Amino acid sequence: MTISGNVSIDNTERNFSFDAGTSVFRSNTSCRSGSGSNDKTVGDADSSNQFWSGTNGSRCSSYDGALNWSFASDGTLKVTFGGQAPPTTPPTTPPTTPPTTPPTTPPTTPPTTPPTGGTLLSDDFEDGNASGWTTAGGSWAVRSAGSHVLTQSTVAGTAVALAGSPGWTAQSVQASVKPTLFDGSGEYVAVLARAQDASDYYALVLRDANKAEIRRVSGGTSKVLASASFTVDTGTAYTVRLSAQGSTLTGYVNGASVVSASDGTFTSGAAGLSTYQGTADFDNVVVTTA
Ligand SMILES: [Ca+2]
Repeated sequence: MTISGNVSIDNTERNFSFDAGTSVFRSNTSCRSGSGSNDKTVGDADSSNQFWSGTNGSRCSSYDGALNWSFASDGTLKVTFGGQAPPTTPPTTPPTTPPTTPPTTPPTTPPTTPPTGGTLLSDDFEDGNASGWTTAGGSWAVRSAGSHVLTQSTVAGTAVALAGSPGWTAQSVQASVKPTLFDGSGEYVAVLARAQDASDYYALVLRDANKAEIRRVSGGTSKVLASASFTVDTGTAYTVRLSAQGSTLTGYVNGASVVSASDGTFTSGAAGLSTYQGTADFDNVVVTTA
């Protein structure tokens, strides 16, 4: 039998006396207002108990006045001393073992995919370099244009710059994008999400033809998933954001949602920037999980 969390006061006989068996005593308290017998225990009693042994323990000061009891509406027994409820929980049992020690090595954090929301990547290019970016096509360089920007300066063809991890799933890729020159046909500037490589990704493109489009590029072939009218001017910087959450793709320009689509082809991938038949300055790239 385990006897725990009890208070016994002025029992005619010993407050806690179980002379047979192998009882376990924990967090019990016995008090006496006068003299009496020592509280004899047989069994397993540790220092979590305070048994009267000629003097009262420190806890006995909590139990003062007439003893009374009643049943509460939920059937529990309500005991009061001098009209006051005793401490509702007995003093906690001192741990018999030391508190668990912290692990000697911190949990390893997956380096590429934070498990909770947060920033995956941030680059304002003020360090003057494009470390962390890999490019395909075009001519990419960091230059000073007021602040430092990542410039793509070759007009012809497709240019792609990628950064981040192929393991990023939920992601929102945002950049300041300033097209500086369009020349050709079908030209655009873009931010990319869930890029597998420089030929496979989702793109939010701002077209010289005054459209904002979400595209899926597979093997270098572009498919328009959604298109909306949007005025695009060279020399103007746009805050462009492509959010990929599950299969939902949403394109934002200057904070407003302008186009959305659903596609499940690419479930994870890196972030990117791109131009087609144009040049542009990119800055303030921020990739977050939401
Ligand atoms: Ca900058």
